[in-house]
Amino acid sequence: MSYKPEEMRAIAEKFDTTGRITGIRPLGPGFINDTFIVTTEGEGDRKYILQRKNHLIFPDVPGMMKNIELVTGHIRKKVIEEGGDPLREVLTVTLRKPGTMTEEEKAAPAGHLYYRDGNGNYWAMCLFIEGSVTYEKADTPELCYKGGEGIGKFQARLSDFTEPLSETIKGFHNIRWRFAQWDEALARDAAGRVKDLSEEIGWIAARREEMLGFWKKVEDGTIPTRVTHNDTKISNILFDGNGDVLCVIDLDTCMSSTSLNDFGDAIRSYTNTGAEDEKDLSKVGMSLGMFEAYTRGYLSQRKGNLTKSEIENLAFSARYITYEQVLRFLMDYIDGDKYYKTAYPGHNLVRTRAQYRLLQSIEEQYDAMKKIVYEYAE
Ligand code: GN1
Ligand code: MG
Repeated sequence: MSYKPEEMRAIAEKFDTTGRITGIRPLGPGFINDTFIVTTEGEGDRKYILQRKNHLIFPDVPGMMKNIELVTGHIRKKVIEEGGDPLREVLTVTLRKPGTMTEEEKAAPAGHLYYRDGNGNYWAMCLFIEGSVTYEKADTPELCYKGGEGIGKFQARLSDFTEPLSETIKGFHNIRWRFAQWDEALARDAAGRVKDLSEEIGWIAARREEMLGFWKKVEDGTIPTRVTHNDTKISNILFDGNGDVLCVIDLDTCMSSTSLNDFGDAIRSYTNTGAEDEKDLSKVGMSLGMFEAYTRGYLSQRKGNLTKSEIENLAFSARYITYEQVLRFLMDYIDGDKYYKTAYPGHNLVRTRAQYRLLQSIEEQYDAMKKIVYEYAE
């Protein structure tokens, strides 16, 4: 659904920005939310990020916004204690402008953190961090190292966070739950595509028990539960002009789970020599050099604070999350492309095949990956 400029302005004005709003324009290629940058004039000429949160995917936007408030509040305290800049080293949520809130909004859970428009869409705002840079791809080992360090620091600052967090997407990286969805999707065959996918479905079936084996260790507590980001691709990190990490963004999926998922998802996205939706599979594979760099950066912040079982399973988490992504893209293709935004027919199948090629490459290099983990975990 598109909004007219005056409607967008009215939405942005529900938030407590400093200065007069002078412009609103779309930003970035997110698969899930719609993101805009809002410029203002006056007091500091600040910029803001305005997002329409996809409530079909995040059914509990108030719960999600509350999680973000709690997590950023905790990190902010740490940044201040460390003498850092709390406006640059953590996301700052922009609250509702008090005068624009109805009594009902004031009484709603986390009502100060979002605006729900007349179409039922949810909007939230945060401060844009001036001079920040994002990367769509980690092209150099240095960048991989920095990204690993950034996620490691994010986890370290949250290691003493104890408040309960809402589960914003049920079973997000829980493969047992994903299999329940998967079995239903296959049985439903909503788009009539299952008959042409026996090879791809076989990829999923062949690894099912192994993946459940990993998740069982999370369920029985062998692998501990921590605060996790759950979408650690490089474009979710803001860097400064010198290539140092400022902060981690896109906190929509922050929840309690195994922090191994954050490592695995980063490896899936950072180390791929091709695009997530590469058609030429000869370009796709895991770069062991990039893996080494990310792991070194990550463990520089986390070694000594991870349990033995986390270290033992760190390399496997890359297989786990990449496998899950193959399953999710293929499941969406089977469902008739309902979840991920697609740019052309068959896009989800292209993504499935490219991620599967990556998974094979990770499997082939698994022994070397484990060796690298142990080298930097000591
Ligand atoms: C989605 O929208 P974006 O790019 O932040 C997805 C991730 C996937 C990713 C694949 C909430 O993230 O889990 O790994 O696409 N986010 C959600 O590129 O499903
Ligand atoms: Mg995301």
